[in-house]
Amino acid sequence: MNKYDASNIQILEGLEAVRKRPGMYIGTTGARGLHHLVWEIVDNAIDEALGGFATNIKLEILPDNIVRVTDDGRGIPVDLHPKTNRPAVETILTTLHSGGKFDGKSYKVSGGLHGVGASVVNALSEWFLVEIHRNGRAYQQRYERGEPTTDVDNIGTSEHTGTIITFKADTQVFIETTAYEFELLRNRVQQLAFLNKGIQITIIDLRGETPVQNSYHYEGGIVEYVEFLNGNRAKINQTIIYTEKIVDDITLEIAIQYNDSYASNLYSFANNIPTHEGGMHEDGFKLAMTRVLNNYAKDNNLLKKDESFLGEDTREGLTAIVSVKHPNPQFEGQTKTKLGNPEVRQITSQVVGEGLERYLLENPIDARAIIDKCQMAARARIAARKAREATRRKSPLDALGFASKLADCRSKDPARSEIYIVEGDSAGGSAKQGRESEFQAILPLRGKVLNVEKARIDKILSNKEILSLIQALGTGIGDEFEVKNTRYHKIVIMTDADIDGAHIRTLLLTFFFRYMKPLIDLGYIYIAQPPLYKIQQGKRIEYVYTEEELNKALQETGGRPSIQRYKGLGEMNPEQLWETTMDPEQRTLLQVSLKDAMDADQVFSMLMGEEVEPRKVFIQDNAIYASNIDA
Ligand code: 28G
Repeated sequence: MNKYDASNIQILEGLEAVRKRPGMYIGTTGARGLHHLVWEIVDNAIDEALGGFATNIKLEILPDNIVRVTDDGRGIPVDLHPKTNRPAVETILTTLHSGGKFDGKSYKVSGGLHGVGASVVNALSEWFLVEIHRNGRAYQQRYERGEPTTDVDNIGTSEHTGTIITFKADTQVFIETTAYEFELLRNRVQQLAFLNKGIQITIIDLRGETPVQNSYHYEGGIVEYVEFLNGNRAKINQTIIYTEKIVDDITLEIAIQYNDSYASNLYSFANNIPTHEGGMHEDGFKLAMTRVLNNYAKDNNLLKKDESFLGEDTREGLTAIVSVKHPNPQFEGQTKTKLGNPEVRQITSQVVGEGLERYLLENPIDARAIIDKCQMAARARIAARKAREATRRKSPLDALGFASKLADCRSKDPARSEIYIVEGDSAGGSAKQGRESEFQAILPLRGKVLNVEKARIDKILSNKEILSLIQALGTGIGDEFEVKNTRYHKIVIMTDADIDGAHIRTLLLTFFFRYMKPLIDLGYIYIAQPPLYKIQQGKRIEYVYTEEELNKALQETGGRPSIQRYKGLGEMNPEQLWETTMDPEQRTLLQVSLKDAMDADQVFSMLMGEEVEPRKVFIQDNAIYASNIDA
C-alpha cells in the first residue's frame, strides 16, 4: 500500500477535481470527450516522436472498448522525483499539468485543444495501466480512477525502449457512451501521419470478429497530404509547391497545388490541431500568395496596367496545407480554433513569399499555368459583378436595358412554380401556348448566341439571355447569390436532341455548376425529355423517346403506322409539346445530379481548352449522335 504525505493529498484533490468537473478538462463527457482521451495519449507519443526518439506509434482498440497506445520512444522516466519521492511516471500520471508550457529545450508540440495531459485520462479511467521499457528493464504500474493500486514494479528485463498505455474509460463518467468510432479514429490517425512526416502510425480495431488494421507513414508529409486531397483531379501545377522553415523556434510547413476546380481548400493547423477559424498563419499565407502572384504576373507582363488579382482570385482551385508548430500557441475564437500569436502572420508571409517566389522562378511552366488560372478567376469575378449589377437594377421591365422574353407563371409559390428554359424562339412560342400558365413559366433562349465553343464563362455572364435567366430566377449572382430566393423549385432545361441542343445544355449546366451550385444540390435543376418519334396508327398516337423504344413499338404495332421524327422542339405543336414533355401527369424529367453538372463542366473546360485533339473527338462523337436523329 502507498503512504501519502501532504503533496500526495494535493494530487488526489487535483484528480478529484477532474472527476467532479470532467467537462472543464475534456470539453464534454459525450462521444467527443471520450475520443479526446485517446488523442491526449496519442499526442504524447507524437511528441516523443517529434523529439526524434520514437518512429512507430500503435493505437489499438481492444474488445470492451479498451484503448492501448504503444510507442518506441525512450520510455517515461521511472526515477524518483526529488520532491514527492515517488517515481517520475507516477508523478506525471497523478499531477495536473497545464499543458503546452515551455520546458527547457523540449516543449510539447502536439496537444489536443485542451492539452491537459495523461493524468486527466488516468483520472477518468476505470483502470489505467502504464508499461515502460527502459534501462534494460520492464516496469508496470496500475491505477483505478486515477489512484495508484500498485507501485511502479520492475516486471522483468527488456531489450527495447518505449511506453505502452492501456486504459478503460470510466462508465461512471462517460454515461452516454464508451464506444469508439473507428472511422473517426482512423481518419485523425491518418491526418496525424500526414502532418508529422516520417512517423509510422498504425491503428488496429480488435473489437470485431476480424481485426481491422491501417498503417500510415508519409515521408513526404504534407506534400503527400495535398496529393491525397487532390486525388484524381486535373492538376494546374504538376510539381507541388513546398517550403519548410524554422524561425525563432516556430516551425512552418506549407504545401500547395492548384486543381482545375473552383473551390478553395485551404487547411491550416497549429501544433497538429486543425485551425478551422484560421488565424495569423492563414492571414500570412493569403497575404503572401496575393502579393507574390501579382508581382510575378506584373513582372512578366501577364497583367494589364489596371488589372490585378484579388486574394480570392489566387485561391480558386487551390489545395493547400499550412502547418505551424509553435512552442506557445494562443488559441482564440468561438471554438478556440484560431491561432492568435501576432508574430506568426509576418513570419508565415515571409516564408511563403520566399518559397513561392523561388518556385515560380524554377518552374516557369507551372508558374504560367497558375497565373492563367488566377486570370480566369479574376475575369469570372468581374463578369459576375457586372451581371449582378445588371440584374439588380430596380425597374423590372427595362432592368436589363432590354425586354426580357420571360413569360412568367401566375403562381408566386416557388414550391409549385416551374420555369422552362427553352431553346429557340419557335419552340419558346409553342411552349408558351401549350403550358399551364398557372405554374409554368417559359424563358426562350436564342441558341446561336450561346455557342459554347466560342464563349468563355465571363462572356456567358454578359450574355443577354443568361442575364434574363438570372433575373427570372431571382437568386442574384456572385456573392449576392441566395438560393432561398429562387422563384422556382423546378428549373427545366428543354433543348433539341441534336448537337446544338447538347451544347446549350452543357453550357447551362456549367453555368449552374459554377455560379448556382446550391440549385443543383437541392435537386431543382431538371432536363426535359422530348420524344424522338411520333408513331400514328389511325387515331392511336404513341410517342417514343429512344431508338430502342421505337423498335419495340414497331414490333408490337401491326400494320403500317406513320412515323414522324422530331428534329427539334419547334416541330411539335403546342398541344403535342404539352402532352409529351410538359404535362406533369405524363412527362419524364431527368433530375440533374452534381455529377452530371461536373461532367458538363469538364466538357465545357475541354471545349474551351487549348488542346485540340479532345475537342475534335468530342465533336466527332456527338456528330454520330446528331446524325442518328437526322438519318
Ligand atoms: C504510449 C503512450 C503515450 C512518452 C516519454 C519520454 C519521456 C518523458 C514521455 O518524459 C518527463 C520532463 C522533462 C525529463 C523524457 C524519457 C526524457 C528522457 C522522457 C507516451 C522528463 C516526461 N527520457 N515518452 N515522457 N520529462 N510516451 N506515449 O506518453 O524532463 S511520455
